[in-house]
Amino acid sequence: MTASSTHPALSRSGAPADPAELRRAATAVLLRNWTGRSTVPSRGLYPHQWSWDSAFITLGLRHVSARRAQQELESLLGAQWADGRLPHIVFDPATPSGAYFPGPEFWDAGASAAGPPAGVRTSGIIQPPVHALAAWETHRANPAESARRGFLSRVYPRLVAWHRYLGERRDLGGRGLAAIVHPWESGMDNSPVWDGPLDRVTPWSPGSFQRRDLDHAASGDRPTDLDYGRYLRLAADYRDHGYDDTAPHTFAAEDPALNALLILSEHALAGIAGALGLPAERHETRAAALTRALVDTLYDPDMGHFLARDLVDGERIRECSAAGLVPLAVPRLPVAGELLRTARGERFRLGHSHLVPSYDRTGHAFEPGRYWRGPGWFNVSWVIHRGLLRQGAAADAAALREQIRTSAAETGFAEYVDPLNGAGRGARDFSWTAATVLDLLAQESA
Ligand code: 2M8
Repeated sequence: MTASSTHPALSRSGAPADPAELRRAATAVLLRNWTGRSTVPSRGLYPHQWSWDSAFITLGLRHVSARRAQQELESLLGAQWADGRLPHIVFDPATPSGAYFPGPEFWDAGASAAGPPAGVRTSGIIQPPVHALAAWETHRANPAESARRGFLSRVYPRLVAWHRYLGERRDLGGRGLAAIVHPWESGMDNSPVWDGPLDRVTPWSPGSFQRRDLDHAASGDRPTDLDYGRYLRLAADYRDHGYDDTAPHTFAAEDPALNALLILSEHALAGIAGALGLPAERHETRAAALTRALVDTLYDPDMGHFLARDLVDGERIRECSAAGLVPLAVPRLPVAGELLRTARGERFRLGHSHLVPSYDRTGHAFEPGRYWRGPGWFNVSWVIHRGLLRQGAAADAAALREQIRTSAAETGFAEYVDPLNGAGRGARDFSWTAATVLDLLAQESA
């Protein structure tokens, strides 16, 4: 599908859109997906609020309306559980519960002792912690509006509680890193990285549940029924243990992207604390400790890449995905040079792929159109763009920025793109696609 079929104003010939037109079209996507309290990732496929989507959306929304960006983040933080976790979905009460599966009845979060505030319906798992970074950048975009609304002083305690949950309850591997207990928690749901660990999970039978995602997206772009059967088994087991992190886990892993984003957010907490006149050193100390643990535990010198670690057998999973490039954005990363070489090498072909492929182009499980098994994603490419700038790779960053803009314009803000030919896949008018484009346009004009 090209931009001309969905956004006539954008690009008639497939050429990159004019920045002002692109900004208008991206803003229109975010306005259409706004529900009054927050922004849905996509009107059809994902009609509720998602955790890391909201953080990326905030990063774009701050250039449209500082006030709305603050609201976006605060509505998510308002669903924080008593134990500090931020749930991966906050269900919109105005949306019929059958519109998305698994819905609030499946998760039954209110039954957990650790659960959400009364009257708020959520899932029970988490997603990567981009929120403190989003809060800090939102403040920096308009410090006067932030101060007027007391934004930082309201969000800081909640963000600290969120990071405490990750540091204390989720250190399942005992090395200081946060673990995930479900592939959905990585945000990169069906990445081939999780295939091995998922083999141990007995799937629910396909006849025992009804998927809603296939009403809105092509089945070749989505996870399989077998994947879904396993996702549901894991989620139901966690739910049936009251979302207790000390209960036994069939699936548990340390993911490099989640932990790298936690480090970025911990640095952001230091910035927030400083702006509030509070001690910031503890956040810097924690960020430094997390960086050491990330490198010592997940960096594989032979592959020149960060790998996930399976906590069931204690071994690193020898599959290269874009998650392993996200640490490029971490300050003072000792292995940045090697990691940059991997990004430019055959596996990811930075500059010669459309966006950053989510999985190794030379890998045995590479599928250029299927969700997190190969396609390029805008949010991950946005973080890697930030990493390239941090590592002084300005030309690579400029090329990626141009690709992000062009791909968004030509696909009508697709959810993800085929990294080989740039064809749009999944949903259109996708919120974090629009948001990351808005942020990059703002960076350019600054
Ligand atoms: C996708 O995940 C959801 C489950 O959380 C789904 O497939 O239904 C992923 O791409 C995830 O990273 C994203 O946050 C979510 C909403 O955009 O969709």
